Formats: sequence, structure tokens, C-alpha cells
Amino acid sequence: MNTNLEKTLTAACKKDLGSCTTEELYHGLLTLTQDMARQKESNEGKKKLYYISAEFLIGKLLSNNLINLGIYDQVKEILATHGKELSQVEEIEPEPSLGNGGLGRLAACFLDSIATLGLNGDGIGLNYHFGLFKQVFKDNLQQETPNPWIQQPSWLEKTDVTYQIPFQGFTLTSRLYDIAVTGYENRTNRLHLFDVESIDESLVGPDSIDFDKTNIPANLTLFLYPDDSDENGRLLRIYQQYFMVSNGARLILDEAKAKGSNLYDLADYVVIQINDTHPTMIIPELIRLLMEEGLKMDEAISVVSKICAYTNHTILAEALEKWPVSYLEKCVPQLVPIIEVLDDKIRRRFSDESVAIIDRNDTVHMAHIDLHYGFAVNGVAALHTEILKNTELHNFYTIYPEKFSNKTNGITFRRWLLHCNPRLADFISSLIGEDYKKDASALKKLWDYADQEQVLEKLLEIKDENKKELSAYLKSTQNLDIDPSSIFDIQIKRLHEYKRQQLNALYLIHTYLQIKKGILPPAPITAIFGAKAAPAYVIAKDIIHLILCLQQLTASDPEVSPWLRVVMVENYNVTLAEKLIPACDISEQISLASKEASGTGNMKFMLNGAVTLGTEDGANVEIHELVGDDNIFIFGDTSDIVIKRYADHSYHSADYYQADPDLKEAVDFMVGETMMKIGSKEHLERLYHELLNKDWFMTFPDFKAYVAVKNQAFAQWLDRKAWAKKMLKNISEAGYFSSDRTIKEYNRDIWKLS
Ligand code: 26V
Repeated sequence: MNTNLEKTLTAACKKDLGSCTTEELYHGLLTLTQDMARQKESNEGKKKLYYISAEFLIGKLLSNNLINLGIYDQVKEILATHGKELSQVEEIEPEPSLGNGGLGRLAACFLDSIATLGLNGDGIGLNYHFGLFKQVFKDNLQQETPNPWIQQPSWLEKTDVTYQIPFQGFTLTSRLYDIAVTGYENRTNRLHLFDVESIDESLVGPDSIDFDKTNIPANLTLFLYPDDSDENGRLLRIYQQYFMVSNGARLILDEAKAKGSNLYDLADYVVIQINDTHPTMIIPELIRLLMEEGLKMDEAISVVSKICAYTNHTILAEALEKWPVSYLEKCVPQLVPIIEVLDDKIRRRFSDESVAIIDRNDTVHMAHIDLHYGFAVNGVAALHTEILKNTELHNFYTIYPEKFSNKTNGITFRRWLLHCNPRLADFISSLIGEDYKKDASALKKLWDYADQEQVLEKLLEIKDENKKELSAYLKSTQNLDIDPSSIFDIQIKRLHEYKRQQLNALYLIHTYLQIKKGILPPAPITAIFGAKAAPAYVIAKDIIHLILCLQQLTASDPEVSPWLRVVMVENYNVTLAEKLIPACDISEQISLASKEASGTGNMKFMLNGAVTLGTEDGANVEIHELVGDDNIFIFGDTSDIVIKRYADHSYHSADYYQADPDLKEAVDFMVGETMMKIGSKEHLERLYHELLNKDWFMTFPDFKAYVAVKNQAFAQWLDRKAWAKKMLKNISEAGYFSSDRTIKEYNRDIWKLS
């Protein structure tokens, strides 16, 4: 055992480890980790990447930092000799609430890989005090409460950096806080989070996320994605975005100048990756700041156009941000003349109205700024990039084919295997050694064991252990009862109609009705959901209501509960994902083809030996190619069919409802007597009518195929040996989805850091 480490930890805890409380151990470990991380920081290279993003869904940091610093096992052992458990320390760490979904989690995985690969790159974002809301269930409905996560001491390190950020009528003082990003056995980078000095947490009560949306100096960094269903909410988002980019731009320019840039040569020092459109205002803001530094406008535009690259994460029209010029005038009028010039230059070059920056309704299309004035644009999975090129952004692709590339997403294996599934990681190491931890493609060697019965048995045993552990955890934390010997079928992701949790719910109703008729599934099933719905997204909240009613229904019916249980975990977050994913048998990835840009949960499940049940959408397509037809369950209409159906307006959900008696029975059940006894008429009827009259994300056409493939998957699960082989194939092909691979590609094609 490492006595030096024990001494350092004891010094950090300021007393004998055996007499420390769990809190004291956590605080001591936090200090120790921060000190070690600081010592690892490497020298700055000349060129630096800035990954700017509204979200960084980083998850708890302690264990990951210990793993990356190479001291996890030693710390665990030291604590054990003093009768302490590291897992208990992990439990009390609050999860930073700085993200919402895939885009934010991707940013966090990327920071890990950038540091692990030894690249010079930092993140830039905002320090939201309450972050995304905390979800609570009451009366089978989602309620939103604040999610305070910042305690003292914390991972946030206060810096001396502050700026004066100008808004219409007032100026705000900012303050930079940093979180260390430890690379796996490599350098430490920084996540720069800007905060406003005048923030006032008392604007928010304990039980509600309502607050005075007009008091910008006090509220700017309270919440991530504050409700934007009214104008004040939308203006607040602009204030937040500008605050983030103006601070980021100033930091970037200061760092470049300090390294000797004369600003004309900024591209030798800086590359900025714009994560979706939320940080797009950094383009006009940098132009403005460079002009303040003495550059002519055309010079500033030329410099900025060489350093900004844009990643698109969605093709959903409503997620492609557009801001009325009048809103920008109200908040940040200094940007408007610049955006007008940017638009004017484009209008002089192209008569095509669809590529304009400011449209005829005086609305600014943020993505269009990125596309014209960035030097690179990428989609996040092969299919997504093709759809961008051929459909959504076709007119831009025609102008700038050289700017477009695909960068299929990835995940960090440090968190999503080594940390969350140590049983599996240790077993893999025992078979193929440790190389895969730094070179994920080495996982392919696992397939050499495809016919070794003991290996397959061990895989099943590990899955069973993980399922038992999850069951115990959900019982103790959420009082949920699940049977660890049942099939765990899991759908965890943001609640959105295009992700089609409602299709899964229709299957569960159908299966419930089958059981009531005496037709039993091949094995007992536990369907697990986890999802937050945006507070103003009415139908999404209705879908949560439906699922929670099904939870109550299946739990309370003794005829059904031995065969089918539906559970929805409360406040789904990274911490829960880390426990759910290693325990999953079947990974639900059932978005409407063409709509899910990539998905990254699909990759995490695959790596942990779950088998995907999904549509040919996002990165599922690439998973399918890698594992082959026998090791994935694919169903549903293809993206071509879907895109055509939207184009010719030929879809009428009622036709499918009338034609399929099983579907009709399931849909009608939502508003039938049984459900009305459990749920709310208002919510269930609204959802029923939405599906029957609109079903914009086309669940009905895929229903029959979904039922068939799901029943097939459940039946195949019973053949344990054949199933274990599917698991092994998925794990052995998951190496491609390491974010180390993705980041190498970004660097090779876009960032070009040395
Ligand atoms: C959406 C919403 C909707 C609710 C209100 C607030 C809000 C804020 C931002 C967004 C955009 C979310 C974009 C996003 O997370 N996209 C996901 O990005 C992942 C990483 O590339 C990708 O795997 C997912 O397919 C894509 O949905």
C-alpha cells in the first residue's frame, strides 16, 4: 500500500482517517485530487482549442478523477484499512447540474478525451447555480424544483479573472470559476465556467423554479434553459448566451495576446468549437471585440471566419435557434449592426433567401451565421451528416461542400466502463489485458472468446450481479420494487416525442392486455424509464403521466405484476445512468428514423453488454453495421420513407388506428375506465387526441413491427448462451465509439492542434 498517499490524504483530512466522517473524507479527497490535478497541468502549446457550450453534463467527479489520476484502487484500499468505504463517499457527492441531455454529456466526454490525448483544449460555459430542475413525481405527474448543487468545498475553483459585460442599459461584472479536467494518465485541462458577481439565489424559493425573469443581474446564472414560453424567458436566454460568449471571447483574446498573438494571426493560436447554436453569438462578438482592438471590420470578419467551427446536433426545426432582431436590440444592441453587415454580405453573394442570416420577418437564423462564417461544420453520426447535406442544410452544402464533415459521436470509456462497471472492466482486463483502456479498438480481441462457454457464463453472471445491485439501489433510494431475474428493458433519455417513449408505452399497454387475456410474455419483463420533460412541454409531461400510471397499474395488479412491471426512476441524471446502464439487457433506441442526430446512450449500453432494440436512426445505423443483423434488433420505417412522408403530407395516424385492432385497443385503453381510475382525464385525453389526430412522430406506422421485434428479442433472451454471445459481440465492437476516436478525428480534420 502507498504510505505516502495515505499520509497526504490524512493531511488533507486533517485527522486520522478512521475517525473521519464521510463528509470529512469527501472533503479531504476533493482537496487531494485538486492538488494532484494542478501538479499535472502541462505547458500550453501555441494553438489552443476552446469548446464552448451552454451545457457540460459532467456528472460526479470524485471517482473519475481518482481513476484518471491512477489512484482509485489505492484510495479504496487505504480507506478500507480504516474501515471506510469509497462507495459511501461517492454517494454523498452532489451531481453538478450543468446539463440537460446528449449535447451536454457529449461535451463532458470530449473534455475527458481532449485531456487524455494530451491536447491543449479547455471548455467554456456558465456556472448555473440551480442548473436543470430537479424532477419530483407527485400524483403521477412531473413537478420541477430547484436543484442546488454547489456546496463548500466544491470542485469549482474561484479565479481572479473578471470582466465587465455590457448589456443595453447596464453592465455586469463576471467572475470565472474553473473545474479541473483530469485526463486519464495525462495532462489536466480546465472547464471555465463564468458566473455573474451579482447573482442572488434568494430569488428562488425551495419548492418552485419560478423567479423574477426580468432581474437579469440577480438571475442570469440561476437556471440552465429557463422556461422560454414567454418573452421574458426568451430574453433571459439571450442574456445568458451573450454573457457566455462575451466572457469566452475576452478570455480567448487575452490568452492569445499573452502568448504573443497580434490578433491578425489569431488562427495560429485559437480554434473554437461551437456546440450547437447556443454559443453562436461568439462570432459577431469576436468581430466586435477585434474592431475595438483596432482591426477593420473586414479584417475582423476574415480572422474570425478562420477560427470558428460549428457542430450541429439536431435537425428538429424548433431546436434550430432563431432570434427576432428586436430581441437582440433589447438585450445586446451592439451586436445588431454587425449581424446586419454579416447578412448584407451574404445577400450580395447569394440571391437564395433560404441561406440569408436575417430573414424577411427580421429574424436571425443563428445556424446560418455559423455556416457562413465558420470554417467547418459537422454532423454527429453518418446518417445525420448525410441528412444535413442532402436535406436540412442542402443549400449550404451546395455553396460550401468543403466545410462539411461527419464526426460520429463517442463516449469516454473511463466513466462509462471503468468507473460504472468495474466488474466487467476487470473481467475484460483478465482476458485481453489493459491495453483497451487507452486503445479502445483492442476490445475486438474479446471476440476470440466467442465460443468459450466459461467466458459467456461469466458475462451473464456479471450482468446478474449488476441487476441485483441496481434493484437494491432503486429499492433503497426510490422505494421501487423490481425483480432482478426479470428482463431489464431500459429507455433513458430526455423526454421528447421524437424519441417515442409513447411507442414504448403503447407496447406495454398491449402486453398488459395480452397478459390479462392469458397470453404471457416469454419471461418476466421490467420496463424501466428515466426522463425529464422540459417544464413547458405539455405533451412530454402527459407521456410521463401515462408511464407513471402504467407503473401504478402493473404494480397493483397481482395477475400482471409477476410478468410485467413498469417503473420510471425519478430525477434521471448521470449518476442514475451509471447504475442503470451496466444492468441493462435491452437498450431501447426507438426514435423516429431521421430524427435522432446520433444518440450516445446507445453506445454506453452496447459497451456494457446490452443489446440494442432500435430504428435505423442516428448512430444505431453504425452500431448495426458493426455488430451485424444477429446482434441487434432493428425495426421500423427508414429515414427515406419518413422524410418522404413529411414532404408529401401523406401521413394520417387515424388510418393506422382503424386498420390495426391491436393498436386501436392499446390507444383506446389510454382513456378507458381502468386508466381513468388511476390517472388524470385531462392529461390522458390530451395525449390520446394528439396521437389520434396528429402523431407527428409517426408512432402508429411502426407499432406492429415494434411489437413483433420486441417479442422476438424477449424470446431470444431466454437462450442464455446465445444471448451472452450477442452481448460479447456488442462489447467487442464498441471500441469505435470511444470519444478518443472522435476527438482524434476532430483534431485531424478541424482543430489541427499539435
Ligand atoms: C433542446 C431543448 C429542448 C427543451 C428545452 C431546452 C432545450 C435546449 C436544447 C435543446 C437542444 C438539445 C440538443 C441535443 O442534446 N442534441 C443531442 O445531441 C447529442 C450529442 O450530439 C446527440 O447524440 C443526440 O442525438 C441529440 O439529440
